[in-house]
This record gives sequence, C-alpha cells and structure tokens, in this order.
Amino acid sequence: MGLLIDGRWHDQWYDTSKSGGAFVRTEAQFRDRVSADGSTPYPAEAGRYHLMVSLACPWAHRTLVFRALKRLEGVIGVSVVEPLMLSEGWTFAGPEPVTGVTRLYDLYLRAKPGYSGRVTVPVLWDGKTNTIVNNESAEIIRMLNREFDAFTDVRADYSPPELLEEIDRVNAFVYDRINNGVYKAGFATAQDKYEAAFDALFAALDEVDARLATQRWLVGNRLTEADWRLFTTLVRFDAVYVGHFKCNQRRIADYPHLSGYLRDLYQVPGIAATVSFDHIKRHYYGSHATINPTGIVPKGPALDLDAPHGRAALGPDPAEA
Ligand SMILES: N[C@@H](CCC(=O)N[C@@H](CS)C(=O)NCC(=O)O)C(=O)O
Repeated sequence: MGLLIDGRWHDQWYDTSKSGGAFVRTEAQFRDRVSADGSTPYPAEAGRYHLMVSLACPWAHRTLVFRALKRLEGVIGVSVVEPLMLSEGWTFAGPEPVTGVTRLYDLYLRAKPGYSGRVTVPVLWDGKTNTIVNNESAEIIRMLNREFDAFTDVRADYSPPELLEEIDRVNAFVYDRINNGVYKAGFATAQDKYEAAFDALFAALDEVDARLATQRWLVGNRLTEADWRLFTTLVRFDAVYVGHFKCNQRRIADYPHLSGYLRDLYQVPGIAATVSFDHIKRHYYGSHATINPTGIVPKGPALDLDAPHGRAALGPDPAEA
C-alpha cells in the first residue's frame, strides 16, 4: 500500500494521525467525462476505452456491474489487477495488454507525470490519447449507464431524470454510512472512531432493512443505480467486513429483508459473473498487514446467494428498469 508524491512512489499505510485515528478517504483527481454527443474531449467510441479494476474492490465492482447490465463487454475492455495490494500497490500479473504496464501507478504517471495522490481502482483509460479519463466510480457508472447507448441494445436507464434527486439522496446516505462506513470501521486506529463508524453503519443497515420490508427496490420501487451501489458492499459484507473490518453486530444473512434483497440483486443475469469471492477474500485478508498480520484467509462463511429470494411480490422485476 502506498501513494505517489510528486511522481515518486512511497510505500506507506494510511496516515490517520491527523484525524485522531479516523480513516478519511481522499477525492479522486481524474474527473473528465466520456460523452455520447462529443461535447467533451472524450467522445464515446467502441474499443477506445478500457477499465482497470480489482475484483476485490467494491468501487471498481460498480463499473463491472454497469458494463454487464448495459452489455458493453464488446465495447469497453477490462483488465484485472492481482488480488493482493502490497508494497507496490496494485499490480498486474504480467504486462497489461493495452498499456504494457505492470504496476497501476505507472499508468497514473503516464497520465500525469508529477502526480501526487493515491493510486486507486477503478480507472477508465483512454487508449487513444493514453490518459486516465476518470477514476471516480460514481461518475464512471453514470457514463456507462447512458453515454454508450449507441453501442448497445440495452435501453435500461438506472438513473432516470425523474428519480435522480432521490437516487442522489439515498446514495449520499448509503455512501457515508454503509459503503464507506465499513472502511471507516475497518481502517480506524482509535477505539472511539471505530465504534462511531460501527454504530452509524448498523443504524443505517437497520433503516434500509426496514425500508425494504415493503418495497423491492430502494428508490421509486424500480431497480436503480442506488440498489447497485448498495449491492457491492452487501455482497462483501459477510465474507470480509464482518470479520476483517470488525462489522459484526449482525450479518447480512441475519437481516430479514436485506438478505433476500442481496440474493435478488445477485441473481440478475450477468451479475454473479462479476463477483469473485476468491479475489475478495484474498485481497482483504492478505493485503492489510496492520489488521491481519498473518495473512490467513478464513475458509468460511458458507454463502448461498443462489437460494430463492422470495421478493418478486414486492415490486417489478429487474428487467423493467
Ligand atoms: N472514489 C474512488 C475510490 C476508489 C478506491 O478507494 N479504491 C480502492 C480499492 S477498494 C483503492 O484502489 N485503494 C488504494 C489506495 O487507497 O491506495 C471510487 O469510488 O472510484
């Protein structure tokens, strides 16, 4: 684990000393956009853009979900980093086919030679101008949702204008308390910061579980981006966050509604193939030596996400998005 400072790599763990032991996530720095209408320097094209992802990472996972939902597999390529993130950060098993790099940080340096900051996945790479278009998953999935529609038959819109305000509101809550909440618990280096994150996380899960008692989906009772952004944290929860990040008040399997909701999302065609419990478990338990010095990866838990979800009567099918 490390970061670039003025274009040079430094192998160091998150510095929580200035925030009293709290984990504070930094802002992504590449924020350009691919556009369907050519209104940005990055017009949508087939075969031009490429995603660099980790199968372990919940943020990168969002982009794989949207690529699958919109059937963009033949339009946007994907390269997957190794599960472990160690002294050189994210690395590829061999030269990455599009760029030839073996370390993700070399890609950041190619895009911006004096770059200072974290080297994160996902990255949306432009093979034409050899640069990073965007490394913020929240923005990348909005592009995949709409800007590549000329290259796919899938018309589903997961952030329809009439629901956008509510989607953004739910996203902000879910991001702070749940998506990033598990990290705030897991990466805290002070007891009080861990407990605050833990309490906020489970209060939020209780609230979402109650909401899902009477509706199949989070917003507008149809499947939207808000559901997918929650999904990538829920699917990792029992496998890694309960143990490794000490988020153990309850498992998702113990929640009466979240448990079926997770299976409902997992069973949407194309989604199970985006989930790798092997990468997820090996990454978390193996990469964070300050949390798990032995690197032992637990064998469990036994998960059956293919079991019936029992939620069909609560709302429209995923295909009606
Ligand atoms: N805001 C980013 C966050 C991405 C992120 O933090 N990814 C993690 C992996 S789960 C990462 O690459 N961390 C490396 C680091 O922080 O050095 C997004 O959502 O795209």
